[in-house]
Amino acid sequence: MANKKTPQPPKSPAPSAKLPAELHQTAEESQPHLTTNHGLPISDNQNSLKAGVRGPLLLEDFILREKITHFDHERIPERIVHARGSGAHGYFQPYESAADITEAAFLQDPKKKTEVFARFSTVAGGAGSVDLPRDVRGFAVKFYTSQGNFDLVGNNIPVFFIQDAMKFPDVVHAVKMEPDRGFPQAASAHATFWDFISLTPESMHMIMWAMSDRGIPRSLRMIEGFGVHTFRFINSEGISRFVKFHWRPTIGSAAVVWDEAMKISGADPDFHRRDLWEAIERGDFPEWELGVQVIEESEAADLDFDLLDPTKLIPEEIIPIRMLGKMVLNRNPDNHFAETEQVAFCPSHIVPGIGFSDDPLLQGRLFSYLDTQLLRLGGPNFHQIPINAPRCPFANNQRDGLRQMHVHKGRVAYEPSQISPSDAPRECPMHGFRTHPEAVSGEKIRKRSETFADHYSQARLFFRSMTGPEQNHIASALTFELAKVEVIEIRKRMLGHLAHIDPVLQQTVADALGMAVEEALEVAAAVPTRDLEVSPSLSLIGKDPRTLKGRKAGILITDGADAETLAALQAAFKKEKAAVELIAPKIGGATTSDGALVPVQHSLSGGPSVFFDTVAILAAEEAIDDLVREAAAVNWVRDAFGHLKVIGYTIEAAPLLEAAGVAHDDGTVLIESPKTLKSYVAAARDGRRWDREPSLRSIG
Ligand code: HDD
Repeated sequence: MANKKTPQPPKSPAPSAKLPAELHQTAEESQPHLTTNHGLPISDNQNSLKAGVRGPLLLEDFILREKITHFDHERIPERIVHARGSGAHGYFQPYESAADITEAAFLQDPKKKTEVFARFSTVAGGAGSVDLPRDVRGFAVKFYTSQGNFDLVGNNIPVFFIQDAMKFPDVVHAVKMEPDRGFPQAASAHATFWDFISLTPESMHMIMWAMSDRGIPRSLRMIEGFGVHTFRFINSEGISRFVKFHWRPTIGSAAVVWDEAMKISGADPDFHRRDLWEAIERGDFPEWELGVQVIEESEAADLDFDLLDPTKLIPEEIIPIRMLGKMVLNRNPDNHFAETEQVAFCPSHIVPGIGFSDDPLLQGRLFSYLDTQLLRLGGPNFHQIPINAPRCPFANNQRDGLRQMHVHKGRVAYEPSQISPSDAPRECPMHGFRTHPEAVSGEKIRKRSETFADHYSQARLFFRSMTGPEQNHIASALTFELAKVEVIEIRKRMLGHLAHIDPVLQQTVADALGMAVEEALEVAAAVPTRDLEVSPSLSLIGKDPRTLKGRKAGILITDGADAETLAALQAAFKKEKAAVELIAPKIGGATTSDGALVPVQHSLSGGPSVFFDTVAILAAEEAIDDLVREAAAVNWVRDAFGHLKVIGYTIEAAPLLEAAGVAHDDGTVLIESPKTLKSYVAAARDGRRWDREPSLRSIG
């Protein structure tokens, strides 16, 4: 019992939904004048302290030293993977109670919104690398639930390169820039990556995904997300089921084409980050549904692969996704470093009602993320950084340590204790997190389970589930990447793997590389490839929602362009919930037929057509000759056509299409009346003209 006479150690400071004021204090809020970090008003922020106006600097200048020291320390170690990321705040709201399958508090009440922070990332490149290399995208979400933070740290691809965490440093070292030369940055198209991959058959399924259109998404707002591993849901009766997590963007998924990706990387290295930021700023909030595939423990053995193997998926056609609720991202970060950089995700951040499986990759991750945050964020108190702090009260007897922000009071930092107050925090057998009891037995052993041995059947399943254009893109991507691998043996070994996945794919890639299939190195398959039922839900083109919602139209206008047509087009796109940007030869704008000076977002060279999902050209007769002479204008149209976009144009703009070598098809629409304007918008809604592709591009 607490002794009333002794000074009472107060309950551990329990930061609540509102973080302590001092954590949020900013210079602007607290002080009209500049001060040092210790509050000393600064009289001159332009000049250092010198011995005479032309003399040397004085060591005494503590103000200069504080400012420069802080600057010198502005960077923290970047993430070893997923260094380049873009984040946003929002909320998650369930559609209905999921109490039948989980007791997770944030999945019980359809009226209750749970705050979230999401961070999307590329994997291989550094923090300052481009947004559109061919790469996997990280999809990490922190749910600030009433029972603590739940981190769902997934990717936009439902399987992984490796089956055991032991191999993670190897696959990452192989893909990152080569250690002697420091390049290539943010690219898998180099020898070390394919060296490792060609010797790692378990990566073949993931390789098919990474080489597919999934590796070059149109927008972060359009990526699907996956928890990858098998997790558990546990309900209040203690019944455990296996689950696979899925995120589905409500505006559908789309990708860019590879030539476009390469050009975007130059024209706007921040393409995805900007797109996410701007969409949120204009109120076009990205949304994803969160769902789970639920597998009864008793049914796990009936699946034709091992649920613990992270290189396998369960086709939706076999186990449909039960949608649980929706995430809406509605607020950009206030500060990229404080939030997007310092956010610390850990798969071990779990809540009651959710549990782990014995997937050996997941088990390794449970260690790795905490370890990395300790280094990255400088010690064990990173949970006190505002973006990481739970929004529910938290209290324990952990104390001190580097970067301790809390002033813990009282004598007692342990339990049990007689002198701590009776209401001091205690363990909670009723509502606390309990690990689902699972019988475990076996020899201590370093060995891969034989049930993990089939490395090709699902790679084949994925390839065969793609539409024709998607299959061609995979062949092209493999060819592009392998062409960058100067070690011929590696190309040959990859051809050996492709033989197990699909002989036609093998032949296509061999042809495109200028090799014969006979040159393929024979790769032994531990288990022969099986023909699994194709899964149409894996194809992006196959489930293209044919919408302009969340897409962006670019309208190129010249002086004298018809004002009415421009207004009608803008209105039509608005109705489709598409964003519109205007481009003119000069950034000063264009004077349309009604004499109005219309402001534009881009000049021709600064706003290439790769930025847009569909383009229209509204030119005046007197301006067209100049445009036809302008390489940026000709390339603008040539690229739009080459990237399979629907192009609308007025008759005066026709010479520009001709100069760009446009071969007219039903994706090039002449706008001459309100009716044809409507036809153009309808064609644009249908998306890219995939049928145009074979005439424009060969594989490779
Ligand atoms: Fe990882 C970051 C996703 C396997 C070790 N990982 C990281 C991020 C994502 C993933 C989205 C970035 C989070 C953020 O935005 O801050 N990682 C995955 C997925 C995997 C996976 C879906 C397999 C299914 N990762 C994996 C393994 C290990 C790691 C097997 C180590 C054993 N991952 C890390 C890390 C990172 C990381 C080194 C770097 C920065 C960080 O954690 O916070 O610890």
